[in-house]
Amino acid sequence: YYKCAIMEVETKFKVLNENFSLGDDCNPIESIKSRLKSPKSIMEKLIRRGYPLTVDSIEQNLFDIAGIRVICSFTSDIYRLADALLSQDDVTLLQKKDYIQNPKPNGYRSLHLIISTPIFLQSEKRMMKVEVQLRTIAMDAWASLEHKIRYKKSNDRLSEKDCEQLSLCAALCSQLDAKMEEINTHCGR
Ligand code: 0O2
Repeated sequence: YYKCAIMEVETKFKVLNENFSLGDDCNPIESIKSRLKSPKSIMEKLIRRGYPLTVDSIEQNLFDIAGIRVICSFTSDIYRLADALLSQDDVTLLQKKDYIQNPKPNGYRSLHLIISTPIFLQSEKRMMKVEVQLRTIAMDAWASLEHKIRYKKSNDRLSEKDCEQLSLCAALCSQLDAKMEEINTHCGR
């Protein structure tokens, strides 16, 4: 079911990408990455949050089993795409976390949406929850590398200095995004 939900939402973004590219507009999407949360990761999250280890509990309590990451060209594209997705009549917004307006203390930036959308099966319509993460190329580069660095250090916490440096890198990525947006606007897009 979750695989089907990923397919549905990916298609929505691909359609929007084509639609936005009509006229003088450029494609707002650089790439789309999708993932199904692994069984190990699902179990760990249920245990961490104290939820029952059942299929019902997974459906009710975990909203990120199906995950789609949309990498956009510019920050403004993130909000244009999110607005367009959320205006569709078969998409319901369940939760929104704007880590671009309110970055995490470590510097993490992205727009997170949890949506509910139907999948149509042989003899039933099923509402599915999907987590959508929208971010720019620079935000994605930072998040991928930060994840890699943190993962390597899993048994040994990052030093305060390393955290500060990572946060500084996130701020530099944000400045890069702002500058690119400015140049793009200036170039008449
Ligand atoms: P994966 O493999 O990407 O799914 P929780 O899910 O418990 O961590 P919450 O509040 O449910 O927390 O979700 P939140 O904070 O909205 O975002 C969780 C997901 O966002 C993470 O998923 C990451 O993909 C991404 N993310 C959030 N914070 C950071 C961060 O500081 N650095 C990086 N690199 N990614 C982040 P998972 O489940 O950790 O992993």
